[in-house]
Amino acid sequence: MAYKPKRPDWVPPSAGSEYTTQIVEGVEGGHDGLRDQTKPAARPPGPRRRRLTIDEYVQGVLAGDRNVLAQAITLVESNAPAHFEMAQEVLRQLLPHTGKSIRVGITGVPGVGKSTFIEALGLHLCEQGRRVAVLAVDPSSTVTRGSILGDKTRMERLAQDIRAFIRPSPSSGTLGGVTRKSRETLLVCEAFGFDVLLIETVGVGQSETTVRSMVDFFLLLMLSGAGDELQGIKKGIMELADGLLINKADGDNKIRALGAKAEYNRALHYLAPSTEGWQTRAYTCSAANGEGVHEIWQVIELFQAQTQASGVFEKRRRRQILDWVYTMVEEHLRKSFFEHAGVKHIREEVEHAVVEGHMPPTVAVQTLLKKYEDG
Ligand SMILES: Nc1nc2c(ncn2[C@@H]2O[C@H](COP(=O)(O)OP(=O)(O)OP(=O)(O)O)[C@@H](O)[C@H]2O)c(=O)[nH]1
Ligand SMILES: [Mg+2]
Repeated sequence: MAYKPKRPDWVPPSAGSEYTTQIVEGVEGGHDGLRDQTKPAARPPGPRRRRLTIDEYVQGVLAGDRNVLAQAITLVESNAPAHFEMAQEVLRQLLPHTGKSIRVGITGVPGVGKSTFIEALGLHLCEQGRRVAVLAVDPSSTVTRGSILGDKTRMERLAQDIRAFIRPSPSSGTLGGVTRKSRETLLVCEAFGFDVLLIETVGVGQSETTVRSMVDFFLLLMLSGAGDELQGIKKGIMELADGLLINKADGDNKIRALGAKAEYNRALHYLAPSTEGWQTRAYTCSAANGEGVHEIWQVIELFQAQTQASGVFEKRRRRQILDWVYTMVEEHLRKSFFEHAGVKHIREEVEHAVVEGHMPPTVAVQTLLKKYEDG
């Protein structure tokens, strides 16, 4: 009979091929000192790992137990309705212990050096005795599943540091789903006691806005001379940034990077600042050799000091939390509308009438909403 490999118990249910470990079949007769796999075990094999209770999750996270931290995040990321309720209660109890870290978002096009930079910055902060968590928001990984493994290997040194914690992006669902999970993971990490949260996202448009809405400082990594055709995209994203960091300013590229910095600084004068009272500027660094990494951290610290003194920091966090609430309300309403049986029933007919010009769009809206509201 062909042997079908089993997955170990600790692999999260939603995990994909990034978990390559599998339980393999034992050899006949058993290895030296091992049980004969062909005969039943004397005792049934150990139970699946027991689900923790709400209290165990909360106490474990607050006590700084990394295993519990990982399990709590798995709970938060779970799509099972039973886990959802439990996760919400865990979060409710952790909430009073959150909010004390600085949240930094990092974005940039693929290959700009985000992972290299995060590792360099993370190690620098760990050396200073800070505890750093790295999270990723990557809705595209639902399709590719690629970046997760790449990042784990790329941040090898940081991953080994006991003061650091790296969590790949939740890899299932829509951007909305990924966002909720990431925000909640962020809160769990804060309650655990990380001082700095670095949140990486790929530069693919929508996810930047999302990450901007959950961080205090938003850093855009760039390359010098990355082609004028990109300028259009950059402007919108540049307006979200609190700092522009031109990476790979090393070797032959250094002079060009300094030129680009001056050019961007001129351009930034004409853009609306992302944060009230803070002038976004361009800086250079080499994530590869570490030059400029300490300096950009000083910029972030200055930003924190200034915005906390002016009250802008707190104001933004309060607005972000309300935005989060209403984003979830909107998602809920949209879902409930499109899943409504009555709406589904008449939708095709209404759509047809509208596109054929028999029904004005406004009437279509009224018809659909009336159906929805009538229950
Ligand atoms: N010369 C030089 N190379 C760098 C620097 N930073 C990163 N690189 C290289 O650029 C390549 C891409 O770096 P990553 O850190 O993987 O870039 P990324 O932005 O995380 O890429 P994605 O995860 O694909 O979005 C790697 O080969 C790095 O070694 C730098 O400061 N200088
Ligand atoms: Mg990367």
